[in-house]
Amino acid sequence: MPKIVLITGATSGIGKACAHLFAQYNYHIIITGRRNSLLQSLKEELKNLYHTEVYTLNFDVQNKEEVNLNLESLPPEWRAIDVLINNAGLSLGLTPIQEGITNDWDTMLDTNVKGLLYVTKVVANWMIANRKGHIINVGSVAGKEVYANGNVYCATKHAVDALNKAMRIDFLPHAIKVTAIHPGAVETEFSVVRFGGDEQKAKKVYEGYESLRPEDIAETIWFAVNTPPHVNINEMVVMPLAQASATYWHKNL
Ligand code: NDP
Ligand code: 8X3
Repeated sequence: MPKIVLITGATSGIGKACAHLFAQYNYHIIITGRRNSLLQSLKEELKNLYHTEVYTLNFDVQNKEEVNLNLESLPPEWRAIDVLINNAGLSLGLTPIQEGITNDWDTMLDTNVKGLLYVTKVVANWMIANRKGHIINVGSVAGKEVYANGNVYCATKHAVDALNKAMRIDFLPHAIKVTAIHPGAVETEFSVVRFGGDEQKAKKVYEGYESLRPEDIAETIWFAVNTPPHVNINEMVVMPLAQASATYWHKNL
């Protein structure tokens, strides 16, 4: 019986790399995101490369009704989810609070915190009923430290850190595993989104050192998912070798 993984935000970056890795190991894959054309092309790619089953759900995690409708539309055989990867997330802007754009704050909080909760609530109930499951929460070094101008994004990732700990406690009686993965800099669409589509500015974030690749984080998640049944990795902070913390770097510029 193949296992099932549901990955939020699989159209790009870390989520997409997870979809490839889990498909390679014969998982049946549920991929989600807002950009439906990317979901459809990824579905074809995964089916062609790995001959596995792929189900797409096109929704915005910020919208509670859309989350519930889409997840409840899954056929019963697809609801036996073994692994949920709460990965959908974003950062918008890098400015001091007094210059912050309040709509961007709403989007970050609604996506990174409330969206993660909406998806988790539905899937956790299925996992509890099925007496199995592993929830992976993608946090960040920004959930462990705060850096200049990162304010609201850092707050959302500190919330993910807190929710990961809360889930670990709440799901303890149900033997549902819960793990947070907190990456440092990973080269994805993350910085392009943060800087409003400015690719040149985004590129500079990854100059002068070797950043993490999305596949590195997928491998870390795969490791956490494949520990023996009695073992739970509560959290992992994973950095590029050249990045010691949110603010200490060794760059050759
Ligand atoms: P990308 O921008 O490459 O991917 C983000 C994914 O999230 C996309 O698939 C996007 O899909 C999805 N997403 C964003 N908003 C929504 C939404 N409202 N509803 C549904 N899906 C959404 O970035 P990463 O792969 O880097 O980011 C993945 C996670 O990793 C995020 O939580 C991020 O905070 C975290 N992270 C990233 C780091 C980095 O340096 N890159 C470091 C630490 C943590 P679509 O646009 O199609 O909806
Ligand atoms: C993404 C990494 O350092 O830009 O969460 O916050 S950082």
